[in-house]
Amino acid sequence: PRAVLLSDYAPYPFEIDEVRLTFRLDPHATRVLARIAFRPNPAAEPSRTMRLDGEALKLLSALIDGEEVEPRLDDTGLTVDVPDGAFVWEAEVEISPADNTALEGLYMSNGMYCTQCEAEGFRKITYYPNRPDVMAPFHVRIDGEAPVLLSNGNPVHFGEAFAEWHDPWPKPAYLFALVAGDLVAHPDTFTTKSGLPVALNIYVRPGDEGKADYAMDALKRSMRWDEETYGREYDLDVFNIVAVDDFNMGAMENKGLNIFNSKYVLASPETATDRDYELIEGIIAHEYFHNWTGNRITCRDWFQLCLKEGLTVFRDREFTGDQRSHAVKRIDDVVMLRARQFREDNGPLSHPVRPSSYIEINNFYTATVYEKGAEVIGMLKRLVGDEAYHRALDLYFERHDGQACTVEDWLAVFQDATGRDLHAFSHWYTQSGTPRLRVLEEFEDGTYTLHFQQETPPTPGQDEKGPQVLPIAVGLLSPEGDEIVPTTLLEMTESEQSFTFEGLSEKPVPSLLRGFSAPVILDRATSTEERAFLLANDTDPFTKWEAGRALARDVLIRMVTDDAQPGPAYLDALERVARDDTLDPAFRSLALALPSDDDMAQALADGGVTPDPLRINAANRALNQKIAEHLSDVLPQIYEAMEVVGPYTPDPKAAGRRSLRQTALALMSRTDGGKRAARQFETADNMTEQMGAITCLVRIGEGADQLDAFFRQWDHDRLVLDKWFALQAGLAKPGDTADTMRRLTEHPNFDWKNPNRFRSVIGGIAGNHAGFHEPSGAVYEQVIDWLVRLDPLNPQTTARMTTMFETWHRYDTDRQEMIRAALGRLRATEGLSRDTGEMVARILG
Ligand code: B3K
Ligand code: ZN
Repeated sequence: PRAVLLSDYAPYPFEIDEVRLTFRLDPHATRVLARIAFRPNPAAEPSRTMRLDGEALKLLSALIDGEEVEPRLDDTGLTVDVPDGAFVWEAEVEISPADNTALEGLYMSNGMYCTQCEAEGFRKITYYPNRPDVMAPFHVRIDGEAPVLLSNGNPVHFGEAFAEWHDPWPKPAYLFALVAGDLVAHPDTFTTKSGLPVALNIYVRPGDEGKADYAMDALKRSMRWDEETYGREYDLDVFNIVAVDDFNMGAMENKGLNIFNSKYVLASPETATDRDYELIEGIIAHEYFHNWTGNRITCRDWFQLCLKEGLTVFRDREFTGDQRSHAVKRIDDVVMLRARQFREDNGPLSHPVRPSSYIEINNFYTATVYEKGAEVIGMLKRLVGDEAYHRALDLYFERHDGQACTVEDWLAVFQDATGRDLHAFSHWYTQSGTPRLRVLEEFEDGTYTLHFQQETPPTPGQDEKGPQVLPIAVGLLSPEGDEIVPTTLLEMTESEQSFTFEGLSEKPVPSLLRGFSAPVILDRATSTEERAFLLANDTDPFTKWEAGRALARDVLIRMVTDDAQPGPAYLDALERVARDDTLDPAFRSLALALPSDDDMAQALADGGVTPDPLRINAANRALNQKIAEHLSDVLPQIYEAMEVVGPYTPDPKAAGRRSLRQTALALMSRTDGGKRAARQFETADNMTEQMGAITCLVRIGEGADQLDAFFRQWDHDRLVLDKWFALQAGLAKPGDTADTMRRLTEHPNFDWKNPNRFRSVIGGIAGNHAGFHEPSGAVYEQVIDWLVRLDPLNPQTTARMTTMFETWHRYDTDRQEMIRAALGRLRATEGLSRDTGEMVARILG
């Protein structure tokens, strides 16, 4: 397959005045009639032939200006001769939603029709210029028996077995959506700042009524927040959300008709955990915020994906911070960034925030585009300041509303609004890899100097790297623990640069990269005492947490490499945090958690040590055991004190208390044989505590009876059962992982065609570092068997799952060879999809 290049971009030769679509729904033979008014695009080379994208379509008729035409068909679309000037294209095609297992285009899930068109799914619905820079208003008629018939925009007419929708806002086809089925609405209303009423509906399957309250509440808070924070109002009479069980990702921001994986909509105290509630809130917000950053202003081409995704992730992070806690949100995000984006950037799949070439665009909805894309916006905001940031955003909306834009447009807005030259900053969009920032310090005659050195290692296709613009937020503390220099922003632009602070009476302790002000790996030799000091005294919650994390990492490294025992400095520092009632419980919970095994494998590899997954896992267990013993007095106190009395509510305060309580329970379970966890499992009246208890038990090798009971209690609930599968896959012991995986995948409820269920088991295994990498390689082989099986049905999910192998280069030669052989077998599979083919080729290098 041929790569698509950013440098090949050319505007489409035609513009569209209006699209009229009629759907005659039928599971196996849906008819789609399209009537599209084209006219020459004055900004493009004139053309007398027109190219339309189309895949797996049966063309029944094609007309131009009412006359039959004979387009030249091929595998990816058609070419047709067109008249001079404006013309009307009409086509009728037939498609089979019931046979669409790829879950892209129009497909069926549990008897209901739904669509997923981003990035290039619309070409499976009708022939069309399926690119984001072709925007048009859509008029849609749906003929079908289902009680609920939905599309984008405002409702126009409804009747017996039909509905008509009109979306006045010109949009690219990737934002098209249609839903038809037996659904129940959870209705509400919202009045915009300008006083316009909006009818809100969340559609769920019968039986799921009552599980949409929280999503609705999150939606209304998101709508208000975007008005208050960005001045952005909603722009249609209705806003609909639909929950779908079979979905390749989290959710989709289709104009006026967001479609969600039901996992990120449905919640009740009995079925959803605190974490689920938080994710629902964040994803509802994310998709809603796309209405302005993505829909009203969209991307010129798919290379610009970060323009909408990085910005929208940044906006949903701000929202969650405002609703909950900025400190906790930042720590959560950095943990995630390192686990996913740093991991990606350090391996064969590393690519810039704005890539310049792809084979299958669906493979580029990555942690780099999303999360690093959001980091880049965070740096920009820090560099220009809050006020200038909002001035630039106002200009962005004013200047580009209704357009399909590029990263250059985005940066130009900042340059024009702030007068700042952003040329050097723009390298964050084009240069891949995570910069390493080395720091040395010097103190002489009251002057304290920080010497920084930055370097970005080579990544695929990029051997030479230049320096990045790094906003480095720094504070200084006195040896007594007082803050003597509050947070100050240093702007590093060179490979090596020094910054001085004068007039200090003694050598300060630096608190570096506060708030994780730049997505870099900080490399600084420092003592255990200094880390413990920062954990105790730092005023910035991120660097305070980071000091504890670094301590834990150092201890674990020494345990793995030298069989060392954790020293009192670390354990005492941890005890101080555990006992500090002035700290937010959610923060204390984060500070008591250890880095994941995968983080440790990366940390060891960074230090030139080949990670041994079994040793890492053993060290993690041993350290948790030690912590549990050392904190044996305080843990029961925390467990009692953090009990939340009264009926369950998902609010952040209660969730924070439950989180700390769970951390205490998990540690105590290491020493009490699971006694308390078993008791909690019996009495829990909400999923957070039920799941928390059973997790503790399974982790210590107990919980067989509870797993059975849990299954019997929840065998009717798909989303809860996903948790049951994921838990066992994620916590299987290395020696049992292959058997556990076999048992789970042979289970009658392992519906492997459902992406959530597939991800629960196969993704659960991937998250079980020691189990996935168990020494025989049997788990690698089983995973590959499943990818070979899923690929012909669902290439997108298969391709995404291959990333579990992206770190193969870290491990010993035996494991490397086994992984390469397993991936080689996948690669050699006949008829392998373009999606998976591209991923495997990149991973193998
Ligand atoms: N924009 C969609 C992702 C589409 C993924 C296509 N493979 C969801 C989101 O980022 O909001
Ligand atoms: Zn998004």
